[in-house]
Amino acid sequence: MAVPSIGRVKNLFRFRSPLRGPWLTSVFGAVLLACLPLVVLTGLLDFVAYGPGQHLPADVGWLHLPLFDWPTRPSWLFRLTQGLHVGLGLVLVPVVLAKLWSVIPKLFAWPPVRSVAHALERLSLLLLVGSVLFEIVTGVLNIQYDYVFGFSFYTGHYFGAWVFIASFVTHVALKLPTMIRSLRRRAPAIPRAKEPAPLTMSRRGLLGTVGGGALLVGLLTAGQTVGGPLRDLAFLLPRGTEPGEGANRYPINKTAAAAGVVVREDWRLTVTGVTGRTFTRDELLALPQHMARLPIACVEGWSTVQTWTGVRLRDLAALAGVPEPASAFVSSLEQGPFAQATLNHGQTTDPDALLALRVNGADLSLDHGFPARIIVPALPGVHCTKWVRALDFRSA
Ligand SMILES: Nc1nc2c(c(=O)[nH]1)N[C@H]1C(S)=C(S)[C@@H](COP(=O)(O)O)O[C@H]1N2
Ligand SMILES: [Mo]
Repeated sequence: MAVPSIGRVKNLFRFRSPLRGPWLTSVFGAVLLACLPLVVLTGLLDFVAYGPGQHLPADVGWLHLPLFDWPTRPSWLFRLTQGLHVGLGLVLVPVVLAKLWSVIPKLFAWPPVRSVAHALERLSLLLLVGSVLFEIVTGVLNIQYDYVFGFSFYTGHYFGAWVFIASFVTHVALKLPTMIRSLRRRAPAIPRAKEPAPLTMSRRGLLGTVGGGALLVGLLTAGQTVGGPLRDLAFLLPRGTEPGEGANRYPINKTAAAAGVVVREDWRLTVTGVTGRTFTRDELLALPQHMARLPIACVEGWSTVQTWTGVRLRDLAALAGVPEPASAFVSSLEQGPFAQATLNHGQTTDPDALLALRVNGADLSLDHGFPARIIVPALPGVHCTKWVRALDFRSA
């Protein structure tokens, strides 16, 4: 068996590409400096929308953002914030990797620590690189529904974000002057490698490859929100739709079979508040019906706009003796994490907040939540509970 010589192994770590240099690092750095704050900001907004109170362990409750009630208008608000967070986050992955590639030799620099200040700088780098990779990996796995990591995605991704924010701010404060200087000098010719190898690709070719990679990811992602023919290209979107061309043909997050939901003939909706009563589906259909064109926007980045018909939540609240509901507690036939959701005041009283029974002029399909589901403007898809079993309206 051929054993690689020590010399060869050493060569591997010499990183001799002449393309690596302060200018290239600064170009990627400038792109990330311009775009990553938007990914962070939309991510934090999504966390507010999602309602961290329902998901963070109680002992870290102090980490909740200064919460405001997530609004219902504009109805595409969550579609925008979540689409930007996931879409831009994915598009930037090639740039993050290219920037890491451009500074690899520094990670193996010798001696590893020269002074206290240098040690602190390296520690912040470790946290920066670690957290950005952590956010990418957990984010992408979440889109693919792969929870190999064994901890709550929301908690992990949220804490990872704070580590990233702290180390990103430190890094920018330390490196901004260098970045500006390198970009001004426009002297890409200073390579980082001590013994640069001959060029195998032009600098323009490298920038083109990274930019092209980002564009390609964008193309493969955009369809999950934009829809249309691009939807078929959105291969980073693993959601299937129902077959055929029917009214219910739009992405399904989880099928009834996968959710283990069986809807029995004697299904009744239980509505409670001050008084309580149950409704058959026909009784619900006999109540005033309201139609609204609203998106479902998933926390995983995909979204779809459909035309829903059903009963206004505030009409149901009034029937339960709560004309001014402060919140609604929704229960599903499904067990597990989707069994319950809480809607705030605005999400309960908005004129377009519906218990939807029909979509695009047809009954909801079983996979889309038949007999009834929640649809509320700007509500994260995850709270648009399917297979609703009960609604409880609270006045305070
Ligand atoms: N009971 C239940 N409701 C649910 C879900 C679920 O898995 N179970 N998925 C939610 C998520 S994450 C989204 S994005 C939407 C998707 O709705 P759709 O499958 O009809 O497209 O339903 C929401 N309601
Ligand atoms: Mo979702």
